Amino acid sequence: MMSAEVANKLPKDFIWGFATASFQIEGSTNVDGRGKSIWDDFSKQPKKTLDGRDGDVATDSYRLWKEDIALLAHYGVKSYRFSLSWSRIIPLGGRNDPVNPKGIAFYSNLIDALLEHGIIPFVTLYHWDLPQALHDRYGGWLNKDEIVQDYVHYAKVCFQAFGDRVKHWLTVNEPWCVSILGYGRGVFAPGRSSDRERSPEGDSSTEPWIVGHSVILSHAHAVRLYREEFKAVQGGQIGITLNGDWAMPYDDSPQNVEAAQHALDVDPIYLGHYPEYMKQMLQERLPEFTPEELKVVKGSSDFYGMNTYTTHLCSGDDEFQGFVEYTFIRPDGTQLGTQAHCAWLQDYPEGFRDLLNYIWKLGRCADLDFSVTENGFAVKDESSKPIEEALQDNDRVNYFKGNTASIKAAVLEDGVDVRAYFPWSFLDNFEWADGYITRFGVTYVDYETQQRYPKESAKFLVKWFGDNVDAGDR
Ligand code: PNW
Repeated sequence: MMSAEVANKLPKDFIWGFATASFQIEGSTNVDGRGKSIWDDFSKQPKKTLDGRDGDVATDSYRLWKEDIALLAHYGVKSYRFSLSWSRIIPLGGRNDPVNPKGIAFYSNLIDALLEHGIIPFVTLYHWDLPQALHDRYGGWLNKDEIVQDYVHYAKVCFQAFGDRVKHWLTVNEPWCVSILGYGRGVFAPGRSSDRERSPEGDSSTEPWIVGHSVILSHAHAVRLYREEFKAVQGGQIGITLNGDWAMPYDDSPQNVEAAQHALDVDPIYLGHYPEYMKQMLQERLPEFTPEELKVVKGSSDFYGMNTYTTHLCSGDDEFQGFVEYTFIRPDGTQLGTQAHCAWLQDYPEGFRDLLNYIWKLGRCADLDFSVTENGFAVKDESSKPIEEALQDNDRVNYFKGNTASIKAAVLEDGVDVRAYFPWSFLDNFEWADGYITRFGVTYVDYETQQRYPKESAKFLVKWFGDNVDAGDR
C-alpha cells in the first residue's frame, strides 16, 4: 500500500531539470570547424538585439561545459534539456556536405558526462540556429523540398551518433517562433518581414505559412525515419515542442469566447489538418498537405511537448474573422499577474493548471502523455542590479511556487499525467532579440567573468523537487 506521504508526491519517474539551447549558451562560434548559423550575422547587424550584443561568447558553455555539468549535478537535476548546433555537426548544413567530427565529439562527450552524473539527456535537434549556408543556397525554410531532405539527413546523423545514449528527442523547438518571429515580424533571424523599415525583403502575408509547413514536414519525416530505422533498436521517444500559453476570453461575449478557443487550437500534427479557421483566414496563402504528406504528419509525435510561460485574455472584433487580440488587462482594469521584464509575460499559475488539464484531455484522445519542456520568468530590472540583489529573484521564486503547485495539483488532484518539467533556463543567457538584458536563468551569469551564481529560484526549485518527488528506493 502507498503511504500517505508517497501519495502526496509526484511519481518517482517524474523527470525534472533545466533547459537551454545551443546558440543561447555556447559561444565559440568560430572554433573547431563550426559553420555559421543564421543567428551569427543577424545578431551582429545594427538594432537586431536590444543591447547590440551578439552570440559570439554567450555563457561560454562550449568551453565551460564541464563546470556546467558539475553545477547541474550539484542541483541534483534528473535531466538536462539542451539543443544541438546543426552548424557544429554539419557546418554547411546539407545532405551532401561533410560531417564535422569535432562537432560530434563535443556533444558525445557532453552526453557521456551527463550520463556519468546520472543526468538524462533531453535533446532538441533544432532550436533556431539554421546553418547560414542553407539559407544562402536555397532560402532555408522557405524551400520545402530542399530543407526537408537536409533536415532529415541531419537528424539521421544525430540518431546514428548519439541515439545509443539519447532516449528523449525533440525535433524542433517552437515552430511558431521560427515562422512568425523569423518571417512575419522579422524580429528573429533571418529577419524577413513586409515591414521595410525592418527588413529589405520578405512577405509577411505568405512566408510564415510556407515556413511553418516546411518545419512541420521536416519534423514529421525525421520522426518517420526514427520510427522506421532507429526506434526498435534504440528504444527512445521522439516528439516536437510547441508554444502553448493558456487563453481565456476577455469577457463572455461570443466572439471573445471563440477567439480564446482559436488561440488554443492545435496543429496538424495532432489534428491531421490545419484548423478550419486558419484555412478560412488564409485561403490560398495556407499551403496544403498532399494525402501522402498527411499520413506522415498526423500522429508524428510520441508525446505532447509544450513550452508555456503565461496566460492571455483574448478578444476578437465584432466581425470576428479569426484574428485574436491579446491582453493582460481585465475589463475592470486590473492586471492578470506580475509583469515580467518582457512584454509578453505575466505570472498566472491558475492558467497553467487549466492549460495542463486542457492539453491532457486533448492528448488522452490520441493516447499521448506530455512534458512541459519550458516554463520560466524574466524578472524586471534584473540586469541593472548588483549581483547580490539579482540573486534575490523573488518574482521568479513566486512564479515557480505558483507553477510547481499547479503541476502538483494537476497530477495529484486532477489526474493529469505530466511526465517532465523543465524550467527555462539553467543559466542567464543570450535572450535572442533582447540580447543579454532580459535574464531568464535560475543561475546568474556575470558576463565579465563568466562566473555562475545560483539564484534563490534555483534553490527553491531544487528543494521543491527534493521534497515533492517520490525518491523511490534510492
Ligand atoms: C522561448 N513570445 O521563446 C524559447 O524556446 C527560448 O529559447 C527563449 O529563451 C524563451 O522562450 C524565453 O523567451 C519564446 O513572444 C520567445 O511569446 C518569444 C515568445 C515565446 C517564447
